[in-house]
Amino acid sequence: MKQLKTATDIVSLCVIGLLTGQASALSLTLIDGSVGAVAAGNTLTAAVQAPASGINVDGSSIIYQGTAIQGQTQAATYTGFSLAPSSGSTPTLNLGDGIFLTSGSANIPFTNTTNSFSNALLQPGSGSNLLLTTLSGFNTNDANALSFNFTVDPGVTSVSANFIFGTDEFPTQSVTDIFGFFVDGVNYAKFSSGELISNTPGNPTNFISNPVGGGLYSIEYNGLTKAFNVVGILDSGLPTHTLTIGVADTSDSIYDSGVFIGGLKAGTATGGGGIGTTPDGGTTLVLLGGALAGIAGLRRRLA
Ligand SMILES: [Ca+2]
Ligand SMILES: [Ca+2]
Ligand SMILES: [Ca+2]
Repeated sequence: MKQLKTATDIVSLCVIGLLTGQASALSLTLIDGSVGAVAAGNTLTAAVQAPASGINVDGSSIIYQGTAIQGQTQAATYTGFSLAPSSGSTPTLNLGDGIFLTSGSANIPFTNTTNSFSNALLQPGSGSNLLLTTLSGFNTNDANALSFNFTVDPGVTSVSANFIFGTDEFPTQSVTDIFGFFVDGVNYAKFSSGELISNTPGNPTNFISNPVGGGLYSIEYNGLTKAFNVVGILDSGLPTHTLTIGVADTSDSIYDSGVFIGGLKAGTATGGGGIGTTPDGGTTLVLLGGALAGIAGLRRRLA
C-alpha cells in the first residue's frame, strides 16, 4: 500500500517547480479513507466551491462515495495547480484550487513513472455509480463521486466549474474510465465533438500526450485534457437542485484516472450548457445542446 504524501514529496515538487520556472507547485492534501464518508464529503464540498459561490448547499444531503479504508486515499483537495511543459508548445496547465477525485489513488507521483499506474480498490465505500454506469453504458467500479442538493438565488440559471481530467489509460487502453458533471441528473461534461470525458478510442486528439520518459508534465498521468470550464443548466422546474461530480473505472478496476475540479459557482448561462476552454469565463463556451445527447450511446470499445 502506498503511503500518504509526505512533506518530502511536497518539497520535491516545489523544487521541480522552481527548476521549471513555475510560480507555484501542485500540492495535494489527501483524504484518508478512515475519516468517514461524512467528513470526506463535507471537506470536498467546501473545497470544490469558489468563494461566495452563490450555491447554498444542504449539508445534510452530501453524499461521498469513495474508499473507506485507513491508509488508502481516493480523493484529495489541491492547491497550486500549474503544470508547465518541460519543452514543446503544449500549454501550461493552470487550474484554480479545488478537489481531486480518482478511480484509484489520489496519492499520485509528481512525475510520470509508469504506463500503468493502477489501483484496484474493490472495497466498502467504493464500487459502482449508477449515474456513471448509465452515462458510459458499462458497469462502473472504484467510483469516486460527490453529490449534494443545493438552492440558488432568484435569477440564477446555471452552475459552472473548471476541470482537468488525466488518465493513465491514454493512449493504449480501450476499457476507459469516465468523468461526469451531472446537474439535476444531466451530464454536461463532453468534449466539443460530443465525446464523453474519457479516453475512448475515438477521441485521442482531445488529450495532450504526457509519455513516460518524456518529462513533459510533472504528473503521473500519460494523458491530460486542457483546462475546461463546464456549465450545467439548472432545471427551472425544481425548487432544489442536485449536483454530482464523479469518476470511475468502467468494466475493470485498473489503470487510474482522475479529475481536478474547482471554482464551482452559480451563474446565469442559458442554452444547452457544455464545456469551453476558458477556465474562468465561459465566453468560449461550446454549446452542445440536446442534439448531441445521444452521442453517449455511440461509444464503443475495442475489446
Ligand atoms: Ca481503480
Ligand atoms: Ca503514467
Ligand atoms: Ca481505469
